[in-house]
Amino acid sequence: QREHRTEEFRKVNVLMKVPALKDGSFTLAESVAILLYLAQKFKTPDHWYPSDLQKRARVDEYLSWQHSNIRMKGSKLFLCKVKPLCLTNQVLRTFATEELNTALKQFEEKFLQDKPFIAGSEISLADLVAVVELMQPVCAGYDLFEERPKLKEWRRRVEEAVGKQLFQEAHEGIMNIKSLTADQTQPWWEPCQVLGTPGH
Ligand SMILES: N[C@@H](CCC(=O)N[C@@H](CS)C(=O)NCC(=O)O)C(=O)O
Repeated sequence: QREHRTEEFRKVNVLMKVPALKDGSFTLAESVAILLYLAQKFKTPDHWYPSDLQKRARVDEYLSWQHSNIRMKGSKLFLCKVKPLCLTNQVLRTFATEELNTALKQFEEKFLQDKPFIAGSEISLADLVAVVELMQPVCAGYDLFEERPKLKEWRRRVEEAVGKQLFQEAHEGIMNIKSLTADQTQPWWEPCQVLGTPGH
């Protein structure tokens, strides 16, 4: 489990974070950079990272925004739900939920609007990055799709586009998070590493 903290892994990613990519002698860190590299290297169907300037800009826009919004707030709440240290702290949990709700509102209003997918009528890398982040709090017990019909429909479309089985497989690990003991979750996460004080 702690493979990412070994000297061997450090040769691939000196930041010692997952994911990391090694392609021959070329190494790359950062999930978004890795996705863009793979899409371009394997010339995936155009809709994943559209060649159309403005559609691509929509994907880039979401990928740039998500780091400090959906990604940060989603993992904050996720950790709040699974870290024993934070489980007892109702204030932290409420604050983290409110922060995520604000980001979700912005996601719906600014990025999804009334389109089937973030870049328009077809699924792109932006939807993939969004859905995996939103599944984190869901798997930790906050079903954020329940009271958000627009988001729920979008998730259904993403699942269909990806394939239900693949979607399921991709989330298997995280779906079991609640059944892992504190001992098993501990090595993965430094104590409340993303839990800053309110406002940070
Ligand atoms: N910005 C990086 C974040 C990488 C990151 O924080 N990875 C986490 C898992 S999602 C990790 O490796 N945590 C283990 C650790 O810090 O020891 C990315 O998008 O790839």
